[in-house]
Amino acid sequence: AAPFRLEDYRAPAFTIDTVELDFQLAPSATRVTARLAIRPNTDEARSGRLELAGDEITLKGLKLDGAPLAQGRYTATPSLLTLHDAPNGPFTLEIETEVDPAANTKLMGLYRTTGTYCTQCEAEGFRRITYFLDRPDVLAVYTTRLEAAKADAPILLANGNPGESGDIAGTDRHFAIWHDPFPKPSYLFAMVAGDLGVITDRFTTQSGRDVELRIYCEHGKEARCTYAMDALKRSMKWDEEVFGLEYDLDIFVIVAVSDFNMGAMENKGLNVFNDKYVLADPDTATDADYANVEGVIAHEYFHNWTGNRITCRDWFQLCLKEGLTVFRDQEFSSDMRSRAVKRIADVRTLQARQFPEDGGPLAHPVRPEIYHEISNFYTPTVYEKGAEVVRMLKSVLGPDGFRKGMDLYVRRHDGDAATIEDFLASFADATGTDLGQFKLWYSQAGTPQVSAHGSYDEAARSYRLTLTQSTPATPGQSRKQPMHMPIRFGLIGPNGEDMAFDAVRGGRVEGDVIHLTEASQTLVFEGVGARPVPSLLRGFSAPVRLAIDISASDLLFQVRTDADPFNRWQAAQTLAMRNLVAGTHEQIAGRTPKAEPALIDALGSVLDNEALEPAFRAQVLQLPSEADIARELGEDVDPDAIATARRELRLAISTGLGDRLSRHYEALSGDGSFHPDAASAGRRALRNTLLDLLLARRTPAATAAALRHFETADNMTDRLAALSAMTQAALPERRAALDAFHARYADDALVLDKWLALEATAPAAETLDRVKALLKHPSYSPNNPNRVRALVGSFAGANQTQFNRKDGAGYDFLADFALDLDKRNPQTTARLLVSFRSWRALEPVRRARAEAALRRIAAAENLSPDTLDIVTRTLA
Ligand code: DPP
Ligand code: ZN
Repeated sequence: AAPFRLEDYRAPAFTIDTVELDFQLAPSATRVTARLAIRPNTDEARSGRLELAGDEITLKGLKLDGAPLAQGRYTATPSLLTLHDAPNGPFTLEIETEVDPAANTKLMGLYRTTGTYCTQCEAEGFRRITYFLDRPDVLAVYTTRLEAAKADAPILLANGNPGESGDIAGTDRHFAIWHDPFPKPSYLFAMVAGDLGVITDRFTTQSGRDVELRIYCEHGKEARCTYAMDALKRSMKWDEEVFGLEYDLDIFVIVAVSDFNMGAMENKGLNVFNDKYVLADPDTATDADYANVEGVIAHEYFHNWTGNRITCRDWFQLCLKEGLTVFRDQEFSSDMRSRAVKRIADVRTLQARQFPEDGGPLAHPVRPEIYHEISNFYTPTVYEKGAEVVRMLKSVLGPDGFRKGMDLYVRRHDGDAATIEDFLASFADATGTDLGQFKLWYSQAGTPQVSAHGSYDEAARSYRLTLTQSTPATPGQSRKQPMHMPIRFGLIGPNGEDMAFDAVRGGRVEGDVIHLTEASQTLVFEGVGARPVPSLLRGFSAPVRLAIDISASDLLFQVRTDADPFNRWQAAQTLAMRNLVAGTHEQIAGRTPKAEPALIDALGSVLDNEALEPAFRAQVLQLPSEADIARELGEDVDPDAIATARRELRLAISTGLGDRLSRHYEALSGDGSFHPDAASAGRRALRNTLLDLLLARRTPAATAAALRHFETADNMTDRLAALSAMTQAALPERRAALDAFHARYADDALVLDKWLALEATAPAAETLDRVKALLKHPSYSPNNPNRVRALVGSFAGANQTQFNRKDGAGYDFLADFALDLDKRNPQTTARLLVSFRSWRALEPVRRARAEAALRRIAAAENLSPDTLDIVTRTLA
């Protein structure tokens, strides 16, 4: 099929003002009647032809202005309804369709999840319910009537505010009507019907309006929803305080379901969540789960303004809502927790997920200009890099300018389907800033490389800093222009404090921000009292790869002194990465790598520094991952050599830090009561990191400590950390512990996902066979996306040595698995195949085997558009 291109955008020839939906719910044959008030879009030239999109639906009836439409005036297929001569003025179209929710394994449109009816319409799922102008620039007011058997579905929910409801006399059925007064695109439609448990609460908005809050879940899991409810109320308050944005309906509903392709969905007034991002209690959720619940609840809530009240004109603008909303949820979590630690975690995610995308065959701009299948563009680039671009905008404009721009954006575009141009114009106009060059961040793909070279002139008391930028070629973009990068910085003096300077020549510096705008710029700082250690890209102020020729001793100094906690962490990571890269090369050459003493000194100084928060110290003590090292190497990647080098370095660090590890470990042993707050979580993180490092020695004492840690844990974070450390160390003792864990949580699918993921990530030769066996285990379920991601997603995405087995068996397994799953759930299949994105960087033997597996998938018949698109681009 032909691709969609941004440049081909045209406003719709018709638009829809109101939608009245009636659902007669039945598991295998649900009748949907849609009454649409349609009118020609006066701005647009058009023929009389109206085309409404469908997808696997059956037309059962069609009326125009109340009268059945004659055969010949329309054509209907499962994917398209065409009216050949639509009226010239406003008219009503009544469409009756039939859908089969029980057979819907794609989990798009209307489907069943553990006996509950639910919908997912973003991006193009509404057309699986009724024929429609299923595009985000058609905004309508929806009224939804649901009718179902009372016993099957006592709860009936849809967008907006609740209206009339009641029993249908003489039947076992009942109905409910919901009305959403805010015009919205079809992708924000939702309904849910089923037998569910609920918790309720209330929130009073800043203007004094009372809002009812409800979270629905499976019966028996209500107590696990309380943290999500707390996070929701904090989100509502935060958005008022920080952005002045208030909730706008009488009720806000969240429903947790167990079969869901994405994390969650921001349907107006009725957010539907993957239950993994709602349910949390100390016995079943880790600290990371709590943080994710908080972040995702906030994210979906924040969409109410950035996404719903202001939506996207077309799907090319996806980052308009996603990048901005990720930025907002990251800021929220930073305010709720430790800003420094949150930043490090977010940058780690960006580098682990987005950088490989940007550096491989799937690279695309934050605002793509072409796509075949929009589902494949819900990517780390659109989301995470999109958030970085918004963060840079704030650095460029300053906090006040940023807020002025946001206010203007909301004022101007409330009720609109907007574009990136609209967004940037609001900031440019509110602050009088030219954002022309900045806009390149939305159109140029690839991670820019910045190199820095500094020299100090003692006699002149001046420091010259040359910054050079370039962006590598990416698919469809061979030449790139220099971008506007805010580089936060400090010049660290001999006493560890930032030095002042009198003046700067050669570029614009505002406060602690260097505005790098040229391909190469030399800045001269005058009046610098001593040779500085440059601290550049503080807080990771731009999503770039920074290369700086700085000595190990300067990095060690930075770890000890940098005023920016992010760069203290970065300096330790840089030292570690240099060691790991050198170690990998030594390994390949058959020599024994050695650990750099400066690295052990750096880690030891952070470990012992009680003035630093434990969560931060834990982050510093965690080495770059095997995938990080592979990315740094960039070519001829041998995952076995990387794993060995990393294991050896961990052993050297563990030995080098000696009994300081166990001393700190013992000192952190808990007081027995669990709190999910950030400070308590930080202490657990440090203690668990220390256990993991201790275990690198694989001594009987360390193994005994790990077993004790596992057996005495009073919360999931500690229990799982011990299990994970034993698994990663491939200790034989892990087998019995994994079995005990499974037995303890045999009825809890979400917890067993953690177990599946551990089984799949063990760096052991038998893991692939174990994964294959687990596909037949009763705790696994072949159609549930969470189970699939836990087992197969973890194997392919997080087990570097076993997925990348030299014999190619890991690749063959993923190919076979994908070809089978593609028949049932294309979206989840395509997502799994992203694990092949860096295949060209592998050493030749593995590269050939990965390519063969990819070509075998590509050659299969009847591939879904999702999978065909990913495989084609990956091979291109
Ligand atoms: N539900 C997904 C998200 O919130 C897509 N909108 O990011
Ligand atoms: Zn989102």
